[in-house]
Amino acid sequence: MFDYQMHSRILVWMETAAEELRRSHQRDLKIEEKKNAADLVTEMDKATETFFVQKIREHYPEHQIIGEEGINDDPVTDVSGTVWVIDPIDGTLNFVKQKKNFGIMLAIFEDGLPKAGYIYDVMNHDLYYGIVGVGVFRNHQILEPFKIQAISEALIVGNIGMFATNRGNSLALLTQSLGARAYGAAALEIISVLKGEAAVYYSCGLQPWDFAAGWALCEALGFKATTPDNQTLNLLKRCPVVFGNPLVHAEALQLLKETKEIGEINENS
Ligand code: 2AM
Ligand code: CA
Ligand code: CA
Ligand code: CA
Repeated sequence: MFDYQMHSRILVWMETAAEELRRSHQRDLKIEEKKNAADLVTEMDKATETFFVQKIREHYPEHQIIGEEGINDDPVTDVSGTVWVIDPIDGTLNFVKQKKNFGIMLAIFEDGLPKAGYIYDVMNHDLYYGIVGVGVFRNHQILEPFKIQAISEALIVGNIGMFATNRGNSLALLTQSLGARAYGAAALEIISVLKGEAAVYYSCGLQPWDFAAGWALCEALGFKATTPDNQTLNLLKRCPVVFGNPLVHAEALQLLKETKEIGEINENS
């Protein structure tokens, strides 16, 4: 049975965190580089993750927590019991440069399997959540799965660098589709698949906090979320991921095995 008291708490925490992020645009923020100038972390990434970790510790001290900024100093080495996965700001570069197009992502897993996922499109005040066995909701309204029949009649989403360099054989997907869109935040790209605006989300390498909420939301909607070779995703490591309804997911997996030449790309892609 899903814990609805926990769900209600999460909704309140997500609203509080989102409001703090919106308010933070009014002041100058401390920004640091991680690996390079495009890989940033702000005081709000850390503050938001700290907020969630404190709340989880207070109410569920026995649960495990995986977070991008490593605020929880108790490393997770196995996925037994309840595991929370937090990406406090997905799309930090957008958060800094655009003050929009970023999300908060949170997911709950039980013994390695997804139970619930939350993605908050903060500046649009759009909260998506999915409870496995129940369904997916956008601002508390049920979201009906949109059945895209074929990649050839749809857009796909992923990141520009990946398509530009054909990483993960991504051109095979691009050439089959009507075109690709990239929003600079996995959160928003995953939402576009849930809403049926794009057929498939593909990334050839995502960290657990980038894919956990999307995996749970896909599961709750009856969509597939696997690696390109149809393996189950693993919360403890970086994985390539394909998200989509069962029909286009199967088509994507097949396409990703095929080789394409750059010349085959549609001009409007
Ligand atoms: P982030 O903002 O939480 O770090 C998938 O593309 C995800 O990778 C993005 O949602 C983003 O999550 C992260 N990302 C995007 N560009 C990046 C970069 N240049 N360096 C590191 N992470 C990046
Ligand atoms: Ca980051
Ligand atoms: Ca992220
Ligand atoms: Ca992040």
